[in-house]
Order: sequence, then structure tokens, then C-alpha cells
Amino acid sequence: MKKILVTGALGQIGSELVTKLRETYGKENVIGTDIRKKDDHNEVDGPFEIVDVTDYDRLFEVCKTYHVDTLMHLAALLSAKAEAIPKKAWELNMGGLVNALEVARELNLQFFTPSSIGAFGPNTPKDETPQDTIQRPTTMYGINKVAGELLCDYYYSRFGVDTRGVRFPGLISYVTPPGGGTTDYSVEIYYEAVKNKSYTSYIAEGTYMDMMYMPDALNAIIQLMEADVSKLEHRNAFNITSISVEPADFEKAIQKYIPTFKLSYDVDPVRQKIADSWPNRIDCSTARKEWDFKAEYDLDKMTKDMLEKLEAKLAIEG
Ligand code: VAH
Repeated sequence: MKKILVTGALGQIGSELVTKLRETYGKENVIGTDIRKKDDHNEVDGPFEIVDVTDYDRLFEVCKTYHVDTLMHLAALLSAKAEAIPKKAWELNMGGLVNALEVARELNLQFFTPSSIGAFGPNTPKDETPQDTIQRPTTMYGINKVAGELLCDYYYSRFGVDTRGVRFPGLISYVTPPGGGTTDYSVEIYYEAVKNKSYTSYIAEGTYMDMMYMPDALNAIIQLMEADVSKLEHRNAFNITSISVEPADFEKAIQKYIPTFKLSYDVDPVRQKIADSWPNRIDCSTARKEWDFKAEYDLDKMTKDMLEKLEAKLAIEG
């Protein structure tokens, strides 16, 4: 990877991935793109272009103009949002992906796009979910992710495009809040703990889901893309996770630093139904074996860092 273009660069993953890639590969070698510019966009941060991924010609033109060799495609609607507007989600999530894969094929680019634990469904084994297992998701987002995995493998086997992907768990970060996800409660709880010392969870007590701190997610992307291709038996997409937690686990972890923190529940049936269809904990042994995947942050280390960073961030924002 020498020159990288990222779609969805203003999203929860994209905003931090662009920063991390610029630190690693040089500011001028990472082009951020999204459907709009940031209000406080500053050219000194590095190249940025407005790209709607459903516009193939525009995506092709920007990749060609910047002579990129790698395309990281993140632009997509997340699970809860996709459930609300399924046809739009199909158009963006699948139309955008096909365009990105076609550009990668035409320009011979290395390619990354994330899948998700959302690619599994209610009849997938819920504990230690295997790398290779049944995938019958019951959400539009999950259908998009399974179809995406199959498409990326097809572009590898049929056209030789170097496609690689991971199945992300819920991602937790303090830089850019997620939007429209089912696991967003795991981010909101930290913001509310700092601001109000209380949070009302829309996910029910006892609902286990895989989660990961954003620094581990960013390292995983770079590690996979730099991995020795001869060791990859799989490509799209690798199971990776850090912790399997339920809302009460966050409550206990936060109370270690904010003893008066209180968690209550007001379950959202739509997002609860999505969460119930996903695994409790997935098995990551394949990613460990094929490219030495390892997460550094457990629940306590993440909680300590999240609360410290949010205290500072919210103090500045006022
Ligand atoms: C979502 N954060 O909630 C995303 C993710 C595993 C969850 O795909 O839709």
C-alpha cells in the first residue's frame, strides 16, 4: 500500500482510519472522500474529495487522478438505519460496493471493505461462531454484508483483485460517534456517563454482542492489508473481535471510575430484534492463524481510555 483512497472518510471508522493511515503512510498518500466535506475541513490535514460512491465515473476519476494503488471502501448505511430504509440501503451498500470493486478491477487496486457480525443470522451458532458457518441474516444490512463478502471473493477468484475484509464487531470510539447502528449504545453509554452519570440502554440487559475498541480495529485493517498473501486461505471476511459484553458489563466497568453511574433500560424492539439475531461471541482463531490478529484492549483498558478521552473532549466542547 503506497497511495490509499478511503470512501466514507467522515464516518465512525473512516474519520479515524484516515488519520491513522496518514500517520503511517504520509499525509499526501491518503485521500479521504465522502458525500460531503466536513464543515471545518482544512486542506492542511491532507487531500479530500467529494465522492458519492453510487457515481461510478466520479469514483473512477478520483482514483485515477490520484494514482492510488489501494481502495478502502467504508461508505455504507449501518444496520438500524438500513432496516428503516431497506431499498436505499441496498442501493448504497450494494451499488456502492459494486462500483468500488469495478474501479479496483479496472485500476488493479488492492481492496478492503468491512463485513460485520451482522452477516450472521438467528440460526448461526451463537457462541464461538466459526469462521465458516451458516449465514442467513434477517436484516437488510446483514444481507448486504453476506452478498458483499461473496462479491469480494468473486472479484478475487474471477478477476484477481486482491480483496480482503474483516467481520467487525460493534466498534467503540470517542472521535466520531456512529450513526444508525445497533451497537451504538456501547458508545452512547460512555458519553452519557461523563455528561450525566446515567444512561438508558435501548438494548436489554443480558444481550451479549462482540465489541472492539477503535484502535484495535484500525490496527487490524492495516495488519490484514499488509499480511503475507501466501498465508491467506480466507479473504472475505475474517472473524475478529475483542470482547463479548452485555449492557450490565459496561455499567460495572464504568462504575469503577464513576461510582455513581446508573444504567437503566428502555428497550427498542427494532434494534433488540437485530441484536438478538447476532452471535454472542465469534471465534477469531482463523484471523490469528492466517495474519496474527490480536486485540490489545479489554473492557477495563478501553473504559479507562474512553472516559479519560471523553472528559477532555467534552470539556473543550463545553
Ligand atoms: C451496527 N456498528 O451496529 C454496526 C456494526 C456489528 C455492528 O455492524 O450496525
